[in-house]
Amino acid sequence: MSLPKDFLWGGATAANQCEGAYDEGGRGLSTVDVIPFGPDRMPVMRGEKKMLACDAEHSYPAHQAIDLYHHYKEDIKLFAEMGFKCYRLSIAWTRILPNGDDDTPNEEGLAFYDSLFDECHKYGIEPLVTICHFDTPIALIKKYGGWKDRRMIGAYLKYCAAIFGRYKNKVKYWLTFNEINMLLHLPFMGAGILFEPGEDPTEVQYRAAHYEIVASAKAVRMAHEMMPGAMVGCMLAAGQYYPRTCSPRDIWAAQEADRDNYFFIDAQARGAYPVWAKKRMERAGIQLDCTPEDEADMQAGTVDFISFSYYSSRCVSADPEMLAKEGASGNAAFGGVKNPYLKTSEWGWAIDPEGLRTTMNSLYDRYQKPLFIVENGLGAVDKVEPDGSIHDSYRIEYMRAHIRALIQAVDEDGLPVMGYTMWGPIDLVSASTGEMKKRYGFIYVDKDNEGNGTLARSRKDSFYWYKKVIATNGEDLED
Ligand code: BGP
Repeated sequence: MSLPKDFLWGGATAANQCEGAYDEGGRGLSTVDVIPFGPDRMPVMRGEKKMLACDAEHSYPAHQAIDLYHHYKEDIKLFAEMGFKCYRLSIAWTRILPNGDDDTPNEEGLAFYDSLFDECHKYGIEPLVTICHFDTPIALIKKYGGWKDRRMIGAYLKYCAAIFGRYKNKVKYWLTFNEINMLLHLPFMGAGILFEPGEDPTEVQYRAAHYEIVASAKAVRMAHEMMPGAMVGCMLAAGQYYPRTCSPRDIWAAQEADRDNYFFIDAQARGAYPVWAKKRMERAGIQLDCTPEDEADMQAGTVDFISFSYYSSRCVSADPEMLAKEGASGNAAFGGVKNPYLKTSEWGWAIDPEGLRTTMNSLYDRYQKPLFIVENGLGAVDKVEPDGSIHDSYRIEYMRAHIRALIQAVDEDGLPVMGYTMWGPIDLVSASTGEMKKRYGFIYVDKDNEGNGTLARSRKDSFYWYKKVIATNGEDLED
C-alpha cells in the first residue's frame, strides 16, 4: 500500500453551510443568505426566481447553520481528535469585503479567520481554503448583475489581495472557485446570475464562466507572486458520464456531457479553451468577451493541481424515449438518466465507488497534474439511540468503498493524489436542499430541518472508524 506519508487526510466544509452568524462581525449579505428552505429553493438557485433580500415568509438555513462561527474551537478540536492533517474550509467573501469590493477590508472578519487558522495550526492541521464557495456578494449583484459583468474580476482580485496578504504565512493551499462548473447548473448559487427577460441563458452563463476563468487565472498568478510556495487548484464537481447503452449516439452524448464540465478545467489547467469549445460557441451564436489580454492571463495562470468533488458517476442517453421514461436521476443539479447497475442514496444519488477510480484516471489522463479529492461522502438520515450513540454503518460502508477505490488509483494506476478531505465531517446544511436531515458528518449536530435543537455536538460510530483510517494511513479500513 502506497499512500504517501504526507497524505492530507481530513474533511471539508463551506462557510455558508456551517458558520451561521450571517449578520455578525460586520458581514455583508451574499447569495447563500437569501436562498430559502422549501419549494422556492431550486428556482432561486437556478436564477429563475429573483430573491435579493430575505422576507418573512421564508426561512433561510444559512443564517444560523450549525453556528460554527461560535463553535469553531470545539469543532476543530474534534477534527484534531480524529487525526485530521487538513481542514478544507471557505472564507466568506462578505466577512472580508461586506460590499464585495470595499477598499478597506473588514478587520473583524479578517481576525475571525486568523483565529480559526491558528486553531488549526495548534493541532498541526493544514488549512485548505476555498476562496469562493457559492457566495457572490449581493451588493455586487445589485451593482453589476453578478458574474455577468467583467468588473467582477476586479472585485474578486481585491478580495484575493486582502486574504493573500493577511494569511500568506498561515495558508499554503488554495482553491479559486468551488465547483466552478456549477455555474451551468445552478447559476444564481454558482455565480449570482439572475436571468432577465430576453436574455439568452446559455450566452449569459458562458460569458460569466469566462470572467470566472480569467479571475481564477489572475488569482493564481497573484498567489504565486504574493506567497512563494503556495499551491493553487481549480475545483470541479466531477463524476464521469456513462453512456446508457453502447449505441454510438449515447457514447457521443456522454462525451459531450463530460465536455460541459471539462470546459472549465481545460481552461484552468491548460491555459486555453479547447478547440471544440470555440466551435460549439460559434454554432450556438455565442460571442465570448475574450480579449488577447485575457488569453495571456489564462496562459500565465494555470493551476498547480486539480481538485474535485465526487459523489457519484452520471449516466446519459441520446434516446428521447429513454429520457422520457427514466427522467432526471436523483441529483437535480445534473439531470441524466438512472444507471440500472447502481444503487442510490436516500436522496437518489447513485453510489459508484468504482466510478471514483474511473473519474480520477480520466482527470489525470487529461491534465497530468496532481489530484486532490476535496469532497466525497454520503448524505443520509441518522438515528440517535436512547443512549446518544449513532450507528452509521451505511456511511462507513460508503466511505470505505470510495477510499478503497482511491487507494487502487494510487497503488495500481500510479496516480499522484495529494489528499482526501471528505465532505461534511460535521453535519451541516445541505447545499441542494437546505436540509439538516441530510447528514454527512462523523460528528452529529443536534438540529433539525425546522431549526430546533441544542446545536450540541456528538461522535457517531464513523468518527472512530475514520480516526483509525487516518492513524493507519488507509491501511486499516475495517470497523
Ligand atoms: C457540493 C458542494 C457542497 C456540498 C455537497 C453535497 O456540490 O460543493 O457545498 O453541499 O455538494 O451536496 P448536498 O449538500 O446538496 O447534499
